[in-house]
Amino acid sequence: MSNTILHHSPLSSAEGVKNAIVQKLIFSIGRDPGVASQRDWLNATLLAVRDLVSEGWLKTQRATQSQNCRRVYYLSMEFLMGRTLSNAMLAEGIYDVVREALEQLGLNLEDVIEKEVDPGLGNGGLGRLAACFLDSIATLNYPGMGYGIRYEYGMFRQKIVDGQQVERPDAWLEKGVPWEFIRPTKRYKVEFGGRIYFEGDKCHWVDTSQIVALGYDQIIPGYETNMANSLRLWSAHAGDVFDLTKFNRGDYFAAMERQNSSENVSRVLYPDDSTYAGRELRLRQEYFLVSASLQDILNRHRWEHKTLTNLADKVAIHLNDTHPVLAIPELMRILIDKEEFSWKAAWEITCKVFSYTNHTLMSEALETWPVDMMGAILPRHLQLILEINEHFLESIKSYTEKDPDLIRRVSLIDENDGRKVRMAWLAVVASHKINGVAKLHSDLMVKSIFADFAKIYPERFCNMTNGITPRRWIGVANPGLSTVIDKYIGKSWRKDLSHLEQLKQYADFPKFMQEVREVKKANKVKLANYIAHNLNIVVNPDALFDVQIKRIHEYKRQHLNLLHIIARYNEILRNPEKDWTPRVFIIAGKAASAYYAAKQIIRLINDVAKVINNDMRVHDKLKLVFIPNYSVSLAQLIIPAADVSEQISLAGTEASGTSNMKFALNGALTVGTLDGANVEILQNVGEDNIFIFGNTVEQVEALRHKGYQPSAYYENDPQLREALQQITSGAFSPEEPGRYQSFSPLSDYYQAFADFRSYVEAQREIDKVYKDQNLWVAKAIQNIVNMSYFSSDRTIKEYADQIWHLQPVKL
Ligand code: 26W
Repeated sequence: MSNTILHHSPLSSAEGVKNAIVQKLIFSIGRDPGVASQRDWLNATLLAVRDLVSEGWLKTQRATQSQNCRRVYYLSMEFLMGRTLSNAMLAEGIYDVVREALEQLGLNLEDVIEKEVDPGLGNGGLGRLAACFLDSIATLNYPGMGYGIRYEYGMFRQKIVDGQQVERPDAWLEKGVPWEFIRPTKRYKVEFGGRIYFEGDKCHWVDTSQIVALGYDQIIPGYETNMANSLRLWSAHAGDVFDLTKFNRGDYFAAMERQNSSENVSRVLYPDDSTYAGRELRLRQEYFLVSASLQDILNRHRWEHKTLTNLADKVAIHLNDTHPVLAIPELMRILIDKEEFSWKAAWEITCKVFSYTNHTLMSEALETWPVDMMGAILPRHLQLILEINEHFLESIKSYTEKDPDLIRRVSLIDENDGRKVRMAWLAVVASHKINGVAKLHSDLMVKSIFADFAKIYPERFCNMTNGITPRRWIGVANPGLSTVIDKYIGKSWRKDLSHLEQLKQYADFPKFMQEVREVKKANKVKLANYIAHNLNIVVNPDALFDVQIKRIHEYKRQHLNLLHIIARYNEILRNPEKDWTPRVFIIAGKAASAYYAAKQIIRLINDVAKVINNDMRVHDKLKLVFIPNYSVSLAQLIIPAADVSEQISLAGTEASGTSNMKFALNGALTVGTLDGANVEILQNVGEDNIFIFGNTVEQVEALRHKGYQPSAYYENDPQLREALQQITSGAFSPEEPGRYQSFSPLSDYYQAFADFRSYVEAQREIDKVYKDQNLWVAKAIQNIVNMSYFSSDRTIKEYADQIWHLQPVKL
């Protein structure tokens, strides 16, 4: 019985699919087909498709176990999975048959797909990268699993009210999540607080408060393989702390109190990327993820192998940034305190198991926890970290004798301003591999933040340039382009993106060029319709669509984009007869709730948009649209419609970027600095097919070194000065002229003024090239056919070979 597989494959005919969906609707959702809403039908369809995927899932689990495979566990505080239905249908090859079945039921598949919630369980690039990686791990048949938190409230919904960002809670669970399986048996106790005492060598952690972590699984189907992996998300529960006695006395609030405080741990995603707040609840969340995941990993390992001594042979645990780094002392604690390993044996295993990715060099994003806070919440972990530190400092004695200040620099405890635990340092000391996410970033990493460690452990540092999954970022997002590519080279590029290179022979084929152009146009019409319906702004799909979509941050320099837009507006007014290339500027992105400057940038974008979009003198030449509530599904709509991709961060600040890859793969031309993965995109697409501008990392550093003088730039540049003056004098905020009085980031820490002139020149070049539509589409095609390096399949193969040492499961 144990090896039974229920062959559930009625989904090969439209009739079979229709029956399966109706069955789900009636028996699982409990709705009468006569009154079911689109959402009910969506849920029924999801359940039917899930059944199909579940078969592969079971097979994968069995094969992985019977082949005694080494597995990777990807620990991440964020996963931005996007909607599941269309991705799963494409993976299973049942898109068309489901469409037909729904048609027979009087439903339109595209409408139904749009009804699915897009869970916002992440902030930005780091969370989406985790999702692309899970897709590639499954598609390449690697045995692996993601672990994260099932936040009750994801990334806030962004509304724009009077031009300003307003945050609304994202109660995504309320609509039901048919794709997930609750796992009532995957329950683990997670402890906090209390105190420790020693009995000889043995440490006891007592008087803790406890909550329960409950697992929810999502299936991650691989593309056209029988493989399916899992993403397990933990939800915090009070366990049996609900106080019935108090409740019965009528003391409802007291009865609920402990329950609420326990469940708060998975209540909400911290909506802040790149600045670290040091909040206690965040520390609890991080430990909650780590504790539940490690118990689960070790349980599985014990069940399969009956011992933990071979853990490092069978288990690789990857730390997505420092957020799950507490896994290091947690594994040490379990091995030493519960499994009675010696310190040395436990440390040896730990160092073999963990690897760590760094995603940012910005010092304000590096996590450091106050020693006192960690001591109060995780006393044993703090004690172990101090011990690791002692061993580490002892091990580098030969260096510190020559360079006594090294101790202060590399100590896991920052003593500079109140004692703090440096989580990135801990990750480096305990991981056998540490990687950056683009070549430039990895180079800078070992020259800047990890310079000292790179001398101590040179063999640990490496580069794994990010990638994106072609399944979602062309297959799901751009069906029009997929069809064109299929027509010329077949469908195999979805599994091996290097096949795109076969398209090169058609690159100057007039028919192919025409088809690529038509697809872009159709995607632009679709986006224009969205903008018209949702924002009441009419944009011309024949205009050039210029897009910047990403978190709003000073280093990403949305304000540089805006300065050019204002300068352009002024030029058009001065020079209306000139043959301007009509442009629609599209910007989207969320600002961290407490990040004042970023919110001001959003407000200014909307203020400028209001002036420009209402000025009939420019109406056919210039539009500016801020699309609210950026998300994975909005990215899927916007990216395929872009002509120009704005990647304009200050050189040396954007670790990699991944939207830059999505745009180029969908035939947009990049205007960008030599930052992050832009450098490698340039190398792949060639300098004729990208618009590079601005200072290099070296020039940025030299400027900073000699004392950067922003005033020198605007004094010498009338266009820049004019735009800045308009902003600060209230030309875009006549109802409150002082609104941006102190705006001009006059300190200009991110050197936007220094790059302004060269940016404007790049933009002029873009105008010129776009006028020659044949030339433009030729360059767009050169982008598409040369992007195969940026498939996350390539990235994952590198991780699997060089860091995790995995073999594919044989199915
Ligand atoms: C502690 C608060 C916090 C939360 C999230 C600090 C930092 C983060 C992330 C590191 C922010 C992030 O998403 N980084 C982005 O990671 C992408 C994937 O590697 C890169 O492509 C982006 O360049 C990087 O900004």
